[in-house]
Amino acid sequence: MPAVHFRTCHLCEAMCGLEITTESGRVTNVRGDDADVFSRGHLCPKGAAIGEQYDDPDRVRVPLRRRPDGRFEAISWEAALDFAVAGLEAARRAHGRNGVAFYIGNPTVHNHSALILSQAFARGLGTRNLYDANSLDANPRLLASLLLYGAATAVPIPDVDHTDFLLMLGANPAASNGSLLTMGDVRGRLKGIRARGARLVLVDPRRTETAEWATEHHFIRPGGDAAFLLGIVHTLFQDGLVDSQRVSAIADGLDDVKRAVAAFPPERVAARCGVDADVIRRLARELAAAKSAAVYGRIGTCLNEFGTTASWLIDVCNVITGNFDRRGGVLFPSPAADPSGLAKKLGVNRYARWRSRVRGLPEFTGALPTAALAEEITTPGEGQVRALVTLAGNPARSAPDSGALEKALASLDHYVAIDTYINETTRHAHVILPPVHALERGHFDLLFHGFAVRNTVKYSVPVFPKPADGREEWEILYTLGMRLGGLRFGIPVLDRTLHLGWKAGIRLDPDRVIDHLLRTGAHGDRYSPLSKGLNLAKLKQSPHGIDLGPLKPGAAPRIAGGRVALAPELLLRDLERVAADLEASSVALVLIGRRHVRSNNSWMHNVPSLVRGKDRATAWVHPTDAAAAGVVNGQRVRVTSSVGSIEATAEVTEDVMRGVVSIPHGFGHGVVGDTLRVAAKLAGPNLNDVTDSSRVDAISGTAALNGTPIRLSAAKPASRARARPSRAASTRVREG
Ligand SMILES: Nc1nc2c(c(=O)[nH]1)N[C@H]1C(S)=C(S)[C@@H](COP(=O)(O)OP(=O)(O)OC[C@H]3O[C@@H](n4cnc5c(=O)[nH]c(N)nc54)[C@H](O)[C@@H]3O)O[C@H]1N2
Ligand SMILES: Nc1nc2c(c(=O)[nH]1)N[C@H]1C(S)=C(S)[C@@H](COP(=O)(O)OP(=O)(O)OC[C@H]3O[C@@H](n4cnc5c(=O)[nH]c(N)nc54)[C@H](O)[C@@H]3O)O[C@H]1N2
Ligand code: SF4
Ligand SMILES: [Mo]
Repeated sequence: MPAVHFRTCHLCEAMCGLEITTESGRVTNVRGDDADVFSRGHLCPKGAAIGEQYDDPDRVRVPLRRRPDGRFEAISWEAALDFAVAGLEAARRAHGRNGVAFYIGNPTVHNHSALILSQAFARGLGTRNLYDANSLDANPRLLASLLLYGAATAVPIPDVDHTDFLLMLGANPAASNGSLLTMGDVRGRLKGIRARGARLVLVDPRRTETAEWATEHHFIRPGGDAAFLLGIVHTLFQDGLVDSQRVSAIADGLDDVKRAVAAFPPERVAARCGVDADVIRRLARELAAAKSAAVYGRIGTCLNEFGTTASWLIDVCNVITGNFDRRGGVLFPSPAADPSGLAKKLGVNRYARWRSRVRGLPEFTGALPTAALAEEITTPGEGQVRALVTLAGNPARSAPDSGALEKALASLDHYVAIDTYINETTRHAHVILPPVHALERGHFDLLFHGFAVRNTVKYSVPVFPKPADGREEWEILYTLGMRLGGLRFGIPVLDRTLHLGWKAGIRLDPDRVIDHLLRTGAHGDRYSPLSKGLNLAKLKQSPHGIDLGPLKPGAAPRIAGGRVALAPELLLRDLERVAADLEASSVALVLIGRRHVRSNNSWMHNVPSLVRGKDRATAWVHPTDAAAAGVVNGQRVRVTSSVGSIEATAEVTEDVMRGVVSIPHGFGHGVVGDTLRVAAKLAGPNLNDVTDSSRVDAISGTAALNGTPIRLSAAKPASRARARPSRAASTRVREG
């Protein structure tokens, strides 16, 4: 008998409601759930392939131990956990607490129980060598939020549904489905902007899929966003478009900002960012004139050498044009289960309490920059990392100079991977502890409700029962953590309860944490049986979710002290670095990444229906650069940086800015022929073989994964290549 389940997709930030039909333990059909309060029936090809991913014969389902010959053999959970713990204990005895590192990968943010327990596990380990994917991603944004609003999790969200003018920098929601901008029904919402006569101005070194929904697109030189935004802010002051009385009512430091940007007129920054001074000036004026407006940036503004400063300047634009905490401008969501209190107690709102041993990069949110992981493993001395735990991460493909990192991984004394695949990273593990599939556990978006354009709340119960000997991430982390000396939230009463509970055989189910956050949250029942308010049991009665209405001004109590610190000293000083970069001689050719709607970082290339069709890991090259390098469309090219070199097929196109080459990250699967059989056939270039771990945003330590200086050359003669440039039409998104 077929059964229908409603479930929120855990694969990206868009929180699509799926209608999943199952029969005899398999997914037989997936559709967008039309009744979902948030996504209104939208889904993308990844959500549609969720059953195929569930069935993947290469997915690891039992614990594995690596034999001396490099092959893995199945072992029991007891043996695997004993072995994992013994090795970690030995490393800690020999090298101290910092000798054990922990890396938390991206899928953790889509898994509430893994997320909560990973933080307690990390604090229990007591290591300074905590790493996560945020330092390859959003940390510049989160650090700007900490400095301006006192909370790393306080990210202002553009009011996409109501804005009159959205200035979007370095984001491609048509492919990514939105990031730190949980949109649900991305297409409907972005198309809606133009449909209601509002404007979407896109600034990106590529003419992306999102550009098709934009009213206007401008190329920008990679890493030029801070310069571009300085030109905008300069113009706003210069033209008298800032209502200082109004701004001073909510923010401190306006005069400091005004003084600091005086040195950056559009003419001075234009060459660095590659946007004409006239355009910068016009956009500034339009931003100020719009009835409501929002500036938003994402991977493009974060993954460069000035990511934190660019993220700050985005917020400066929103605040000084009067669009902060305002309908149609940027607003803070009011999630029904707000994790920000817990995050604060965990020390997430902290910066530079310690620095990485070798290079001195700053800690942020309790973690060190992943760009420093390889050297922390390979550089001898006190505090050297000799053992590692990874949770849902593939840093051998996601981190800069991943070749060096992979060598470092192979040199570890003990490596425990909590992962569902034997991939480029986990093949170096001594033991792999595989959690159950996401469809076999409950799902709650603890983070993304808090970054969403509308307040809703959804909980999904498991689609399939947990396999007999299956364990969820939280159970694995719980056992490892307790056996290594205890989980620690840093909340004394909770930590004591965990400890006593463990002894008595009682576990704190992370759903209890969700229930507590719901009950004590803005819409909660406050533990009163008479209340109509929310709790987890009630939420489970609404499989399509509960709508809590549009974002509203006044959710700003999330800001410490209620006022915006508009001019953090650290960032004012960073403008010297931006200024020096303006004068620096420009590099002829730089490399950036890109995403495609059928991919998900490095780990969904083993799903046949998602990788079918032509090669997507091509190198986009502008015709002028192609001619200069003597390469033609369809030809194999070599991209060489100071770190390494890779090959890809050239796609000569005017959709990429002159001076910029684009290759997607997350490929390079040729080395896992036995264990990722579909992906290995695809192979592809590993972009991070050429990115440079020494290029970081100096403030946050986040890897500058875009803007790598490169040389381009022909890999082999151009015999079979086509000579005519094409618009890279096949990369267009056609969803649903
Ligand atoms: N299909 C799919 N969806 C995904 C993912 C995926 O891999 N595939 N990954 C998920 C994850 S982990 C994340 S973090 C999000 C990311 O979400 P987005 O940031 O929306 O996605 P990207 O496609 O990386 O878009 C970044 C854009 O920045 C541009 N860019 C590069 N350098 C610069 C620069 O210096 N300045 C400016 N202004 N632009 C620049 C790139 O050309 C690119 O179009 O997507 C998530 N969703
Ligand atoms: N050059 C370049 N590099 C980039 C980026 C870029 O734009 N350009 N983007 C960066 C960004 S934004 C991010 S977020 C990082 C991502 O970096 P990572 O998180 O390190 O890498 P992923 O490719 O997301 O790998 C996810 C891992 O989780 C495993 N996995 C999948 N599902 C589950 C699950 O349910 N449970 C467990 N335990 N494991 C699971 C997969 O097998 C895989 O090993 O990459 C970064 N790297
Ligand atoms: S956009 Fe695709 S991957 Fe993202 S939540 Fe929706 S269906 Fe899942
Ligand atoms: Mo990410």
